[in-house]
Amino acid sequence: TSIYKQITQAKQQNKKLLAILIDPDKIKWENVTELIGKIQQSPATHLLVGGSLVENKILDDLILKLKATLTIPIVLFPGDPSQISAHADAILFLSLLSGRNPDYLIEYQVQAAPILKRTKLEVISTGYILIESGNETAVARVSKTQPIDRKKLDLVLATAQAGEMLGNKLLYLEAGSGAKNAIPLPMIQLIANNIEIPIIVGGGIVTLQQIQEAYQAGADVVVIGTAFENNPHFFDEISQL
Ligand code: 1GP
Repeated sequence: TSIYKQITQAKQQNKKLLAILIDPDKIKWENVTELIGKIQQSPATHLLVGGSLVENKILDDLILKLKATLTIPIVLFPGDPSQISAHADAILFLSLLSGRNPDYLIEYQVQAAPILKRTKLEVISTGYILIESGNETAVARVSKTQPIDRKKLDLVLATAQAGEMLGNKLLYLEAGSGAKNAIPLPMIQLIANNIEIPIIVGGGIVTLQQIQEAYQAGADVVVIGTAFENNPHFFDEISQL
């Protein structure tokens, strides 16, 4: 079964999913084996690989190395079309719906399409909504877009619904990596109550309690990047989850 099907089935059964995000630019090759061990010990159900700007040319090698050991799906989370590796299992085919930069709405997708056609990657159309988080994050800087005001719940909902109507299969509510404030829980709740497609929530989630709260609010997948990057023991107290 496809990765997307697994996600929708988990949603139907109210099973929550957890993704670790690794940014190839922040990885030191000599630490990869140790990192893989930590991911294996973690409760992660998916591994996201990508970043706003990846200059490191290790993507293919990194994914091959991850695949050699890990059994969880490896899903690309690209900042631009240079971050495509045929060795991954799937790709979040993102459209930055909160922004008004045509490059991130359609231009990069046009560039990526013929590349993706030559791979066996599962392409998962994902509406990507960036929410203002109290600090400038790399996504806003690199995409040159304005995040949506965290108080404008109606606008976020309309954006999410437009994404669903356009055929997006997933919706990603993003506060940005290293966000000061994570996605507000009432926002997750509102979106979850008003759209059918699974919701990914990430950015600035640094405690196990925040993970649980995001799930309770209606997140289907929670993404952890920085917290795990800074502390490989982050998931050790997982019995609390
Ligand atoms: C960023 O949502 C992810 O795209 C994860 O963010 O690094 O803050 O966990 P953090």
